[in-house]
Amino acid sequence: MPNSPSDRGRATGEQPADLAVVGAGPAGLTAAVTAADLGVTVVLLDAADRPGGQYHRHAAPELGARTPSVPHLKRRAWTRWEQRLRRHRSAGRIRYLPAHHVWTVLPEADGSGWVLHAVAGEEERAVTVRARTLLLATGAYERQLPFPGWTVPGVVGAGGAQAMLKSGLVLPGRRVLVAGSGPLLLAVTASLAAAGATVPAIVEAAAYTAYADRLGTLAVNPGKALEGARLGAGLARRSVRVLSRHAVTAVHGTDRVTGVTVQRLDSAWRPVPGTGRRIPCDALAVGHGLVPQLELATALGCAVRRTADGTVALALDTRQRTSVPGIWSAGETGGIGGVELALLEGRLAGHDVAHELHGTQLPPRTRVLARRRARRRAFAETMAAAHRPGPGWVEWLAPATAVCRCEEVTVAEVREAVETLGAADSRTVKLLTRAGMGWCQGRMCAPAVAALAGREPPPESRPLSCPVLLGNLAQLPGTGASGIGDPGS
Ligand SMILES: Cc1cc2nc3c(=O)[nH]c(=O)nc-3n(C[C@H](O)[C@@H](O)[C@H](O)COP(=O)(O)OP(=O)(O)OC[C@H]3O[C@@H](n4cnc5c(N)ncnc54)[C@H](O)[C@@H]3O)c2cc1C
Repeated sequence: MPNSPSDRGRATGEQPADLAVVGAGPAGLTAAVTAADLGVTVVLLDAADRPGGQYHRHAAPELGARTPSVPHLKRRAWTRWEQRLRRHRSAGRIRYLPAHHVWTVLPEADGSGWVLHAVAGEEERAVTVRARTLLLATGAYERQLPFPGWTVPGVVGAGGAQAMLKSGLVLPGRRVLVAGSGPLLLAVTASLAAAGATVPAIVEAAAYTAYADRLGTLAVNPGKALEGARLGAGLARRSVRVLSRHAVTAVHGTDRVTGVTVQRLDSAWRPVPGTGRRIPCDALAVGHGLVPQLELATALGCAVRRTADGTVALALDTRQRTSVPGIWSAGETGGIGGVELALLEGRLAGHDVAHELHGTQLPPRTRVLARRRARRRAFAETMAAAHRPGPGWVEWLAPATAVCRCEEVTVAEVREAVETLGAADSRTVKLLTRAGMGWCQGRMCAPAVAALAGREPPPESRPLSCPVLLGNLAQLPGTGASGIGDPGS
């Protein structure tokens, strides 16, 4: 008996959808709904239980929260998108598959579309979905640069602290220092403070004055300038100190954080000797920006570009198309730019897919959306340039600092691989030390390993986007186990 929408799809031999969207965050949901409005049949898959992605993350249902713990700027507008999703589901235009993690996508053997392989639910049931076109809206994850003491209990990711608050309604501590780099630190501090934590300081490694060099981009994005001013005023009201061009270079405490040492940085992010000062706290929320999540796209051959903060994003045209025909993308996958940009790009992509599949006219509105998108992308590049890690950050590391936490590889071991054994890139360091071979497959340590090898982080190349059971792998074409596609393809 079929017991889920995905099972039903397989059991009835349902036709391929016009469009498969991976990710029901702001970009993916708006793309799916916009396309469905224009007559496109959509299957929308997301690893999470509810739509919303990172920005509109919901509290766990058993907590019974009526309103989000972190105020959402776009809450009312978001509720309307969710209502539209419900209407399309009832009308059969969108098949929504929550708790479905897509681990790989393959082209149909006859070139007619795409086959998505997912694992569903806690039991990791194998599910296969087919569609004529594909839209990847898989968002981003946090960039972590290691520092002495970052493995002490009480040190959490800045976005992770936000996620704890949004989904678990818990704070990482009572007195939480926020550190790292990037605009997310301001949002996280505002949420922590509003939820009752004391934030003694925000420690930002970059200099905010970098924005002053790009006044033109700020002038055409007045909303962003206002948002920055609003967050800044909120922090001043709560007496949060802002230490720009500073970094946490040591964590105190063994079983739990009791405080941190903060040091001034020079323009290359090198710690300035003699400037260390100790700040007591019982938790540290730290993050150095976000990294687009691209495994599915790069495995399919989509072209990438290097963004101004050194991360790798998808190369997209003005209609959200990747370099591979039949694949679109929207949101953080095209470069980190925030929720409003993700919403805009989702709509643009939805319109373009309908245009491509059904010849639907692109309404004049899409030109307005495209202009706004261009302005916001320019602002995103300004932010990325301002917060790009300086090369000197590696000087705040100690030999015993863990670089790869999964495989417990230290700075000394990576340096030995580079300086003594001659490794000149991350791949060779990985082969010599196992850095990046653990559970997270290098998502956490790749930027640090690359920097220690004197390189830019390489584009993501992971054949699977999450760990999968061997039984599920055996269903791929060529293994002869499932009858999916041509076993010889
Ligand atoms: C930890 C974290 C916290 C953040 N917190 C904030 C915040 O508080 N405020 C703010 O302004 N911005 C925040 N951001 C930035 C955030 O990325 C927003 O800009 C916005 O949510 C981007 O929308 P998106 O649709 O591009 O991606 P996301 O919102 O990240 O949505 C991506 C969706 O894709 C799904 N997905 C990914 N891979 C797969 C897969 N293989 N199979 C199935 N589903 C998949 C995910 O479950 C997710 O629902 C945060 C980012 C991170 C990483």
